[in-house]
Amino acid sequence: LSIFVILLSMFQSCTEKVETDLTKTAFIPKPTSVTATGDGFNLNKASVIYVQAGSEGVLRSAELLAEKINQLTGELITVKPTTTPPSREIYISNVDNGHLSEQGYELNIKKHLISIQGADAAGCFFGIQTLLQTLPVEADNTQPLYVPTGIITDAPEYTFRGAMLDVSRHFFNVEEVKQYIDFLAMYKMNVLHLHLTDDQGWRIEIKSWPKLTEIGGQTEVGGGEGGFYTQEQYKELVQYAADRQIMIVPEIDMPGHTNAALASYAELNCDGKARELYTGTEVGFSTLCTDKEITYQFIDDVIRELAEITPGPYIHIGGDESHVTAHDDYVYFVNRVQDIVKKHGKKIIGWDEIANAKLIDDVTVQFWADVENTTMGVEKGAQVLMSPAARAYLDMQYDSTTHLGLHWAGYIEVDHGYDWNPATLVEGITKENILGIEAPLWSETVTNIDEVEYMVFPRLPGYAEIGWTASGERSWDEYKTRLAKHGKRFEALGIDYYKSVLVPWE
Ligand code: TNX
Repeated sequence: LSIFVILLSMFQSCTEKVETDLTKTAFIPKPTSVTATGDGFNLNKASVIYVQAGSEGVLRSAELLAEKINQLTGELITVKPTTTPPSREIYISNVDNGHLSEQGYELNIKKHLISIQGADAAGCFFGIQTLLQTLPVEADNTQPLYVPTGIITDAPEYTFRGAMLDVSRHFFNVEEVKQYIDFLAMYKMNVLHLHLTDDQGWRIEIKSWPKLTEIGGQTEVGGGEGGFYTQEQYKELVQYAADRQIMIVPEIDMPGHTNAALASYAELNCDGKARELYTGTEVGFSTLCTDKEITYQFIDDVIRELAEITPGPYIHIGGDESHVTAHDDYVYFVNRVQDIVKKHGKKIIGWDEIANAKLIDDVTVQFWADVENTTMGVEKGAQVLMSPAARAYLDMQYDSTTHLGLHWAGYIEVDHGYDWNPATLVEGITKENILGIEAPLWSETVTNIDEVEYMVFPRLPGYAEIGWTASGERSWDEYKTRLAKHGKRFEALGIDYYKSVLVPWE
């Protein structure tokens, strides 16, 4: 009998269930190449994360990796800068040896060494996100944890991969925005566009115009109490995002969508009378007074203060749905605002309507609905940010039974949101014209983070993949089987997601 027990235990240790095939991991976004070598790296409490000395950004990424491992296993793993590459443990470096393209990385998992080599700090962070997806959703320190060995080389198709959060229609506080940032980071998205102002609320402190937030920040759709970010809080968000290789693009929407400002300062109105605060969901009824000089002083102050606390290169000037601004006034206004933004050292993004203006160098037109505007923008030399409402709007309902959201641009089931190519969607707009993609979440109907989660998941990983993975490497039928494996991840993170019947959830 004892011989039998010994044989049995030998047999068990040979067949010990260690997932050693790296190609079986459901990576989202799908990497450029994954090769499995069939072994396992044992991750345990003695593991160390070494970081090539000298890069603050990479060190911060390594600390975040250690935090994630700690949350998963309960083990505290050491992070150490080093000047000599180690031969064991985990090593993260961003020495650019020229074979990796921007934001790319190579993740090489061997039996005793995991190395992540990034083209830059962003590449290192993205390599870490890939490594995290090889780990189980749940673990504890009673079972050994193995990372399947192999090599992944990877780089994004588009360098700009974003999502928008409308914090004006409903206000989301600093903690909620950080959660949104975490969602983007998991899927290697690298831009958070904050829609900071609209008819229903002004959400960013402007020290030279304090009533914007004292009055204009105090409500939201439905009449709730609203809120705003102090400049200190905004900087905290900028830093939190930067630690995760995400740039914040702040939007001041104008000349329309400005009722909150018009309610705060009477002098911004052509008739000199302050508007009432607005808590409904109509669009297109408000406008700044385009022929008053005070309007441009106001914008100069706002852009100057915002530019000072925004390290990223872009400021978004809105420009959509200015239905009560005369066409010529609109063009004159957008021309002047572009010069103001340029003077403060930032590049311009605006909704596709801004293509009606002159367009200075380096402008990006965000395509949301109007092909003619967008094409005109390209003819005027602009780049395009792809946010087609009928495909990429996170506030569109999944189907007619969805209890949140709108459907003016149609329903967007998970397959419909995934199955399109930014470079061929609009005739005449090709890869060369495209800066990247962005999925906006408007918040007329979305009031808290649980509701945000329901609209964003599971569509967000799809937009991340459209931005990251070459379209020839993508198909819905294959993608849905990977997405299916992420349901457990969403659950482990407490994410309230839409369980589409089109996805074979595991
Ligand atoms: C249109 S998209 C708008 C927003 C609304 C959104 C709702 C765009 C540039 N303007 O003001 O919130 O529809 O889906």
